[in-house]
Amino acid sequence: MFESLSDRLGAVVGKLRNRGRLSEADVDEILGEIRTALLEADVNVTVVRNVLARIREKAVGVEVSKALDPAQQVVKIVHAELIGLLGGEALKITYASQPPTVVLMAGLQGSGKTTSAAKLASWFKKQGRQPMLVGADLQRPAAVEQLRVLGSQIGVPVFSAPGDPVETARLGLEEARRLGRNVLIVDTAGRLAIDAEMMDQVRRISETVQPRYTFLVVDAMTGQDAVTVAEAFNAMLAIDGVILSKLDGDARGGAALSVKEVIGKPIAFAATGEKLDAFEQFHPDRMAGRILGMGDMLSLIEQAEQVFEKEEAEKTAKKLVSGKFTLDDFLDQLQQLKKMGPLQNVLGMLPGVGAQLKGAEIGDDQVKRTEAIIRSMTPEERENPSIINGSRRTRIAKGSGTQVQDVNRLVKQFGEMQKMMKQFGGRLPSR
Ligand SMILES: Nc1nc2c(ncn2[C@@H]2O[C@H](COP(=O)(O)OP(=O)(O)OP(=O)(O)O)[C@@H](O)[C@H]2O)c(=O)[nH]1
Ligand SMILES: [Mg+2]
Repeated sequence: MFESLSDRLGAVVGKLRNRGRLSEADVDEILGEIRTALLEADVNVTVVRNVLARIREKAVGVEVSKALDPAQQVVKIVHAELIGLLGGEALKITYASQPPTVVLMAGLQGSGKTTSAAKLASWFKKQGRQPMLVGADLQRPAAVEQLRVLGSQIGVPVFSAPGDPVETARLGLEEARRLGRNVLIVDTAGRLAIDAEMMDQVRRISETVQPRYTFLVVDAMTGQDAVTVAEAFNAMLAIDGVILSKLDGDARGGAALSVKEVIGKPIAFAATGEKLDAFEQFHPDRMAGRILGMGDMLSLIEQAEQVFEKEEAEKTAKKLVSGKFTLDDFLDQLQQLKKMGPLQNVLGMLPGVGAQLKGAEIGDDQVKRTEAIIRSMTPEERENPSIINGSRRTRIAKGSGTQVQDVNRLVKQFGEMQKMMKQFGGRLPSR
């Protein structure tokens, strides 16, 4: 996600890292590069201008600091600006004192409303709520059925009634009250911003169900239109936040990022795949860090925690940090990692790993090979890989149906990983 932006800004930051004093010409050059990076990522022109003006203003006024050299200060300013561009603080979801807390989904045709509605329901479920979905898209014949299928996959009830969408939404609200469901997510028909009748329909649904949150689903692949669309919806509906969908695509994504600056509403959630668990709350600070290539240990730990038992996570973290992490633990982690989603996503969050991963495919095959190699080792070897000499390597390779080079590579990579994990040790947040 945001690959081109990440690549380019990462390069700018990378250059700065090894520099001491910055001349005015240096600052100009850096700003020029940031400008190119933002424009190439399809960030709205006005937004780019505003962002650069703010960076320049702060960069010129930079005070001599003992802690940071000028280059580091510029990185810090750019980081802060990027967080601002992404919305500042993460949107904190609160609940209505009179349940259900109603959430209305709006957005263009095919933007990902229905999928996101289900993902959001699943997210609320993980927060310990009892969500219900309402299919108020009676426009497209298969829309309600699509929602029902998704609902059954996540174990969330789906309500719908034929006839009028506004009436369906009203009945859905009644049903949620009757069943004691405390979150109600209303999926609506896809519409074009220019379609006055459809826009009026979603407005009437909104008046009827009085949502606590109205989320505009924006497809990250939409180009500059995203901004115009967001303005039109916001004028009609008073949007509370944006759900950015399809961030897994290779789109530049910058237009979607501009939405926050233009309508002043935060990005609340990000969807990163068709699967129902490819959905997370949007944390501007973490995303900014990721884009700049600073890595994101926090997101990684949070995701890990959802999968691991918390104690397991703590135990693993301790082992990782103390260097007592063995190949057996590694094997366990591989299994857990598989549950966390594509390895690339997970590893990309580690500082410095994102860039190295470019081009390096980490597929299921490689995971399987790694598992086979570890399983062919004796317990002593797993505990203490340094005893794996030449003849042991040959035996392990034979046992796992791999080449000696594969075994060598794994042992070497594991050693490097141990080293890296020890370095992270000091940075793991304590809880
Ligand atoms: N890759 C990817 N695909 C997504 C994501 N979210 C939705 N999709 C896909 O995009 C397509 C449209 O998604 P829907 O959720 O049906 O979109 P919608 O806004 O409800 O569409 P309408 O109801 O027709 O307006 C589907 O094929 C989804 O599987 C995402 O985050 N990543
Ligand atoms: Mg839909």
